[in-house]
Amino acid sequence: MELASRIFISGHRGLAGSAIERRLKLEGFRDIIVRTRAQLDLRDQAAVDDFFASEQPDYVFHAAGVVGGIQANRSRPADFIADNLQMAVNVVDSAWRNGVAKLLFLGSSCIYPKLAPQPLKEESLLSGPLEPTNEWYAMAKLAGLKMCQAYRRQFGFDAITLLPTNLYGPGDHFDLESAHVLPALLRKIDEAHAARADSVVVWGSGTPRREFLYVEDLADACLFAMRHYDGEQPLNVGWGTDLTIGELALELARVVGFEGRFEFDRTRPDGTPRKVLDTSRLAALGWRPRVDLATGLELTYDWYRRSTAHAEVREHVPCSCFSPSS
Ligand code: GFB
Repeated sequence: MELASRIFISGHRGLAGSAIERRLKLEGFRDIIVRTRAQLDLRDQAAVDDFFASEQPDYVFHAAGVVGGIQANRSRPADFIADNLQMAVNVVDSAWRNGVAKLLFLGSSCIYPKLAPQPLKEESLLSGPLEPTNEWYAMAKLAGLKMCQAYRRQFGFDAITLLPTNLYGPGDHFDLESAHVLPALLRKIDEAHAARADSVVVWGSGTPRREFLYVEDLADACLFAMRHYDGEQPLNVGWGTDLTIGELALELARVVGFEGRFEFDRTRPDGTPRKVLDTSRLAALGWRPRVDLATGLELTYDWYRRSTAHAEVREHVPCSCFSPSS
């Protein structure tokens, strides 16, 4: 990937896509192509074909998707499977047919079977039933992964797949019904602290375990894989350790300074009991994450307070852990 390369990031306004764009700009890439959903509906194959034919990108980071937490997945199964499937098929197919040199497809750790052995290894994929709360999204992402493998086998298209764990950080979404757990709890705890409330409701039992990766680490992994990985097999991208939802709530309370208590709403689903990733394959290539959870939470809360307090503050200065030469 040369600095003069033309690079298309789908989903550049999302958590992962915006971090990839920030990182590319930090490294001096200037020919970055982005489109909002209104400008280019990735579910419309003709529009996607026209876009690739006219823009001719050299590299593609496919970070667009209909995404959300456990409640969003449960309440919108048709959107999660149909939209993500259409986007994957259209982008991978049009990219290949219009001469894209390499495409990176972003999957998710939620595509693993609900009860696969932990930590999750890439070879466990498709070895058992999926987690019901997000099987729709998972099926679409599994199909996208298979698209990349099929186009590599039949046409020699250099399409790779990364499977990130739960992501968090600047650019996240904080709608309490559709957000992922970390931003939702961060907002609830911040608002409880500001209102001097004495408790915060946590969904479920608080016992499921989750792994979290700071989104700038994901962006770092995406550029690393685009530069150094050309294999058919997907690669897990994670931090390597996990914690319970209850422990996460306590960590967030520490960062915010909230001293109240937590109430667990068991009418809400727990979802998969655990999904920590085995990251040894990517580590064997030489990649390591750098931002631990304590640091990542501080950086995220700092961004959150500035962005909610001053809506125009959307820019985020990447963590000093990352330098253009990395
Ligand atoms: O991030 P999350 O919504 O989805 O986390 P998944 C859900 C876990 O956090 C469940 C608990 O155990 C919830 O009971 N939780 C506690 C909460 N309080 C809250 C809250 O206020 N909001 C939310 N959302 N959860 C997602 C997939 O699974 O993983 C996505 O649904 C994606 O498609 C993502 O793949 C990476 O971690 O269960």
